[in-house]
Order: sequence, then structure tokens, then C-alpha cells
Amino acid sequence: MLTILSQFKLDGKPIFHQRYGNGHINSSYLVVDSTAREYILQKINCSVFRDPDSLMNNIVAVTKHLRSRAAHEREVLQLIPTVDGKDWFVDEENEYWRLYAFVADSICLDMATPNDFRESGFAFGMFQRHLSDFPAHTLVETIAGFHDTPKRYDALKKAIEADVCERVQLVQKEIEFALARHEYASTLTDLQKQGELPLRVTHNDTKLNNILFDRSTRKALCVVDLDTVMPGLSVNDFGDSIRFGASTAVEDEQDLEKVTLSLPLLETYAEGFLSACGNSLTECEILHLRDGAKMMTLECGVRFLTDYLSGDTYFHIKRETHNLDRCRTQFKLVAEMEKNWEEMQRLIMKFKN
Ligand code: ADP
Ligand code: GN1
Ligand code: MG
Repeated sequence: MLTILSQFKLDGKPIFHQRYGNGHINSSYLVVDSTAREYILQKINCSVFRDPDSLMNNIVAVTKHLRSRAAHEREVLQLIPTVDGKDWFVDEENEYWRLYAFVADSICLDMATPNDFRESGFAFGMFQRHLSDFPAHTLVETIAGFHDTPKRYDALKKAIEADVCERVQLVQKEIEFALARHEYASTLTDLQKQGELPLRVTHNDTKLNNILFDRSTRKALCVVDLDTVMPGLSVNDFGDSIRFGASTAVEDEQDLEKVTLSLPLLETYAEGFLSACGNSLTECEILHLRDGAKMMTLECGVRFLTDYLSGDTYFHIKRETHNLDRCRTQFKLVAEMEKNWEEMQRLIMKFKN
């Protein structure tokens, strides 16, 4: 680790480092140097991101664009250059490393109060707005078909057929739940193909712990985890936030009694998101925000189930049934959304401009 850190222009000497955060993909470390400055060092997960050079070029360009719109430096991720003046470092084993300045006096949350959640909705809405004039064609698609839900179903079917871990027999209920919604899975991709939903530059991974809040004011400060910024659907950015943040329990809760959709949290997020998006969303996008929520939750459940069946090769896990537990919370939330389908629309529509 010290050899890696010696490649970056720190203010002082590194004196402390430890694993950090609850991300499922990259390996993140908190680093402190002898001047007490803090950093986040990340090893990019190259089995997930197959073209890390293009991914880093995306991030350099996006952060530059966001910086030109920002009021304060803490609002945008800042890459610390290497001693050679590069924005990332590739080690002898071809691992990719990047170092960010730790956003000062910030905290990260896995569960939100209504106020926090409204704030995060506003910040993700502003994020999309600030990128509305970013040249989308210059962005490389870092994971092809990332939110192509029908494609995620294809992967699930393959995993069921292969059954490499002989786990299919353990998850009959979950498989049945997923397959019963197979037809629904193409709702948003079809609307996009028909030109009804526009492609925009979106974040694509808008969960609550991908946003930093000011420790004292609790204002949303900075959007992080820019690996999946690419052309996508605004309704999916709205939806992924609801999937994670409007749940009454954490994503890997094992007691499903605790997992339900909080309608007040949905309402407060819609308020923040729609006030930041202003008039930029089309009628069709606003009408399908609730589908974004259901689709992202269903898709994520399908992805967790696929990974469980495939031997947990994609998402980091801490226990044997971790991906299955995560799948179950997602499917419980989908069922809750279906029960509250009309009410979800009513609450979202309150904030239509
Ligand atoms: P992953 O792709 O694994 O989710 P993230 O980029 O989201 O990786 O980083 C993991 C966690 O590290 C975030 O949820 C956040 O808590 C923290 N983090 C990332 N970048 C910064 C930063 N610049 N300042 C402070 N915390 C950060
Ligand atoms: C991953 O990287 P992280 O932990 O913020 C995943 C998202 C999932 C999420 C589920 C690149 O997000 O797509 O929705 O886990 N990111 C990638 O919590 O696959
Ligand atoms: Mg993350």
C-alpha cells in the first residue's frame, strides 16, 4: 500500500490507511498523511470495469465539467495527481489506482431522515441538470447494457440453467417472483427505443451512500462513485435512489418484516429531485418515475439473485447468503411498490411543476 501511495502527490507522508465504506464494487481505503490531510484511495474493480482507462477519462471530463458549474470545491470529487502528473496509477500487476481528496467534514449515510433524503434528491437532480449540456457522445459506456433490464433477465436465466453452485433448489420462490415479472422488465427500455424516453447523461448508481453530506449542516454536498456516469434514463436515477433510500431497512436486512417502502421518504425524495430538475423532464419521464423505482428494485434483485446462483463473483459479500438476503429485500420492496402503486403516483405528481 505504501508503494502505491508513494506514486501520488500527497501533501505529507502517509501515516494511516484502512478499508473504508460500504461500496460493493471497488476497494476503498481512507488514508491520512502527516499533515492530517485525508484521502480516499481506490483500487478499481477491473473485472467489473473492463476498460479502466476509458472509465478514468470519463471521470476526468465529468468532474471538470461539474467543477465549472460548482459554487464550492467540496461539491465535486477531486483527483490527486500522481508524481508523474497523471490522474491514475497502474501498478505492476496491472491494477488501476486512483486517489481522491477526502471531501472535508463530510459524512456518508446508509439510511436517511426525510430531510437527508430530500437533500439527496435535490443533489442528484442538480447533478443531472449540470450534466445536461455535457457532450454525451464523448462518454464511453463503462458497462454495456448496465440498466438493460431484459438483458439482466437473460443473465439470470443462464445462471439458472448453469446452476454452478447447485443453489437453484434453494431459491425457487425468488426465481418464481422474478419470472412472473419478466414481461414488465422491458417497459422502460421499450419506451426508450420508441423515442418516448430520452437518453440523458445520468449517474446510474444513485444510492444514498453515493452522496456525501456536510457533517454539521446535513446539506447534500457531493455526488461520488462516478464510474457509471453514462447515457441513461432519468427515471432510473430517480428509481435507484428510491430502491435504496426509501426502504425502511438496510439493503441486506435479514428480517423481511422490517423491510417496507416508506411513502413519506418517497414523497420527500420526489420533492427534492423534481425541484432540482426544474422543467427539464418531459411529461413521459415524470409519468414513469414510479416505474423507474420498481424497475431498479426488480433489476437489482435479479442481479443479486444471479450473483448468488453464480457463486458471488460480482458483488462483495461478507456472508454466504449475503446476495440472497439482498435479493429478498429487493423483491419485498417490489411487492410493496405494487401494493402502493397508485399512491406512489399521487405523491410524485404533487411536485410536478
Ligand atoms: P464503490 O463503487 O465500491 O461503491 P465508491 O466510489 O462509492 O465505491 O466509494 C465507497 C465509499 O467511499 C462511498 O460510499 C463513500 O462513503 C466513500 N467515499 C468515496 N469517495 C469519497 C471522497 N472523495 N470523500 C469522502 N468519502 C468518499
Ligand atoms: C453497486 O458500487 P456501489 O456499491 O455503489 C452496483 C450498483 C447496484 C448497487 C447495489 C457498478 O453499487 O449497480 O445497484 O451495488 N454498482 C455497479 O447496492 O455494479
Ligand atoms: Mg458506491
